[in-house]
Amino acid sequence: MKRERGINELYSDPDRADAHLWGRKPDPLTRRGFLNGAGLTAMALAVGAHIPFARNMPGGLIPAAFAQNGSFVINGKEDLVVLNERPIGAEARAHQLDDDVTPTRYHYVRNNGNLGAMARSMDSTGYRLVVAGEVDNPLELSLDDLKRNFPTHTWNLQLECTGNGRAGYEPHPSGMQWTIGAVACSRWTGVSLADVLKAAGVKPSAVYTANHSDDVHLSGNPELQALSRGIPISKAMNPHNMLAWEMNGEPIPDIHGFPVRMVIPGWAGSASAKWISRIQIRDQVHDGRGMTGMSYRINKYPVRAGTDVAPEDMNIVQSMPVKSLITRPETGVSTPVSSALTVRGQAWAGDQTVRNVDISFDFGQTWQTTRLNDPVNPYAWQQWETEVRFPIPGYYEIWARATDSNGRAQPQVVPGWNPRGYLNNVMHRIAVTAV
Ligand SMILES: Nc1nc2c(c(=O)[nH]1)N[C@H]1C(S)=C(S)[C@@H](COP(=O)(O)O)O[C@H]1N2
Ligand SMILES: [Mo]
Repeated sequence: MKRERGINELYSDPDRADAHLWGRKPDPLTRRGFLNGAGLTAMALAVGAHIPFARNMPGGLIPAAFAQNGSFVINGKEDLVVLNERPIGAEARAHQLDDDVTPTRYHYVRNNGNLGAMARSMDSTGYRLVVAGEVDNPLELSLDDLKRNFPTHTWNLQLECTGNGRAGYEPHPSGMQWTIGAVACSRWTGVSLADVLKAAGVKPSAVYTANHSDDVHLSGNPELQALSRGIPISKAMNPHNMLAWEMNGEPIPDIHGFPVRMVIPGWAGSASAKWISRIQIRDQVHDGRGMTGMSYRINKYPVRAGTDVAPEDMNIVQSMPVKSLITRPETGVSTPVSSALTVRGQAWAGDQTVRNVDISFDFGQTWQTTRLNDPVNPYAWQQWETEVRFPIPGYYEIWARATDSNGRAQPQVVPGWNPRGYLNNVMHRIAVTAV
């Protein structure tokens, strides 16, 4: 199984971290945990100065200087937690997701490859979106064609990575070790995907979209795609999917899919193709990169943690499950005993809506209902809020549990283990001390 290596992971293995970052070969004899020679020179160059006490530096230490000068920071995403640099994976902390509309700087990033030429240049001249395959009327649309020929909408749409919460599974499935922050609800401007498909005249033989994008496989091999997923035609015809060119009132940033991306809200994030260049309508389930094998699939039946599952016993993930976040207060705060503490957050439920959100601060014995907003438009996440008063000083946990319109609620413990660690919608909890 392919395993992505992030800086957090390197950090826990000092020898490998130093070898990877500074080219240090661990000394098999001494196993000394400090840098010398070429590795030290590389680090001094990177921090911009000689390091007088280098001999005291623990092995695998990532210099704090990088927290300021940006070496392990993504431009415009300075406050996100970087899980992986190549390809980029970065997630938000719960309190950064407190807004109705997630500010772009707090919107998580998940790239499978590297940026293509148009995103690197941020110049959309010559952009074309091709719609072909099982259609009566193949289309080739410029950005202006998209803007002029179809009604424009602006909608708040929630997007969540299928692997959000993966770090909670034991044993750890391979892939980015997301905790809670690979979810966001930005305000997208664009056209309805269904309007474009209707203009192309989808034939009765149509089964699935095949999304082709302009990003580059990590190997640089132009024959390989970084990701090429698709959705069933029935979902593609849902009027709330977008071909978007603006995110939060600005052209979509390079890493989020400039100049045009799909937003398929409520479904596995990987369906929302960034840098979309071609929508091929197919008469079978698409088999591009990310559609086959174990990718974005979950076992049909519960299995014991760590079990190998045969590909034919796996289903493609479609709608994401009901979930919620506590965005206020931040975990770890202290609050005066018996005065009202505002607790609030977001909740979302894939293709469903959220019916109610309840919270508990006695480890799930009693629950209190919160005030829950309706979504501002279909597929927007829903804000909830309430007040709590702690009876006596001490350590409390606040747990939040959302229930969807079908009556399905979030589980109190991590749900069924699956080989790639998808769909972890365990309740979010925070720690609060009453003083
Ligand atoms: N072309 C392309 N589209 C893509 C990806 C990608 O790597 N390449 N990543 C997908 C995944 S796995 C997710 S979760 C979302 C992330 O979108 P964001 O980075 O804008 O948050 O984009 C999806 N679209
Ligand atoms: Mo994802």
